[in-house]
Amino acid sequence: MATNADQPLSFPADMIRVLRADGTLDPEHDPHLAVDDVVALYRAMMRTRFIDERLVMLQRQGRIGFHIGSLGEEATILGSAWAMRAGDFIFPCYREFGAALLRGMPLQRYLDNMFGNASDNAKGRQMPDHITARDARFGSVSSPIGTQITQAVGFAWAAKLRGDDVVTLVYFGEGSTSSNEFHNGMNFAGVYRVPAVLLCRNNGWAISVPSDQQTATATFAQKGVAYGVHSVRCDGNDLFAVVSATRAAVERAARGDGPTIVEAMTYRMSGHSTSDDPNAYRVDDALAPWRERDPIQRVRSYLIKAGAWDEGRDGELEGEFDREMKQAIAEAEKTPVPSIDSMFADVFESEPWHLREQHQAVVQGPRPQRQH
Ligand SMILES: Cc1ncc(C[n+]2csc(CCOP(=O)(O)OP(=O)(O)O)c2C)c(N)n1
Repeated sequence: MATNADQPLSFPADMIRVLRADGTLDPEHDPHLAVDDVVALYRAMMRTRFIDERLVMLQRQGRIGFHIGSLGEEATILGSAWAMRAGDFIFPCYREFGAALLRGMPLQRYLDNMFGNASDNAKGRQMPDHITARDARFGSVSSPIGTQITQAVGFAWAAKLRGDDVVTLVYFGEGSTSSNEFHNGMNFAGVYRVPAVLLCRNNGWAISVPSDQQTATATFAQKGVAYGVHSVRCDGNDLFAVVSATRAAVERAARGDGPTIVEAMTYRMSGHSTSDDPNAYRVDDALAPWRERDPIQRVRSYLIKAGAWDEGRDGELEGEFDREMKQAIAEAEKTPVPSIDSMFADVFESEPWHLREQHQAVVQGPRPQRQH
């Protein structure tokens, strides 16, 4: 059966690609990034991957319960987040911790979420990787498939009604295009011309379902056509192409020309999450063509060619990431778990009587056993 892995060598003509195999940039869609910005993005992609790999180790050691990562999807995630303006808002799927960190979420807060401790923004009530970072203008991860799409479209509509200059970016996988929420969100976005960028990470798989079993359409982007939503595809492993496609979509939304669906063609190099074993449904050979298109390697080659990087500096970066991770992990592990009392916070403005009773009972601890 054909899967995504077979397709990229013959990307259709409508695919935005910028970074050529020889390290030069196609002028048609070149986003004209300053070299310092490319270095900053390279660093962010390297950091994201380093954190990803370290978290998988922590899960295997039994120190955290779960991790869902972005191995292979770094250009799609960091390029698109970087193309957003400071005042814009991101609604994540669940693989985008790198985007939250890029927008200023402290690494410590992310680790606090991974350990579910008392400093976690979500007060330890969520699964690991279910982050929220309002200061970074990054909404809460919402696990039921596609729900973030309607939330993001509603948020964008509100911004439009208030006259705020805010564009909303929402991430989802290609599997999520089969959800009701995708169709509701796309229809609403099209009808009300909301300032949203709907970024579909086509990473080839929805857990064990390959993308060619997800839809009978030739592309996921073309689903936008039926809803009157501008549709583009880009090479999601090409940082420059992702920046270019997202930036054009943001500009379009900001000037009042409505939403865009961007389908970024990439590949999920890892299992779905640490709870998944992809060997049960995909052969390792499928990864080979994608290893050659590793998004980080492509930017590294570009920077080396531009004289702005050398391999030796990768070691320095890794040393730096190792130090910050060790420190953040140690801090997160020694932070206590949330108090049981915190379980009752943030639910009602004033606690109803039945909850107050339960709250008091929990705080008092177990009732003494009655003698029979
Ligand atoms: C309503 C609902 N059904 C099923 C699930 C279980 N589930 C979690 S992720 C996932 C696959 C999502 O695939 P895709 O949208 O392609 O995103 P990817 O994980 O590939 O990034 C499924 C079915 C869920 N979270 N919510």
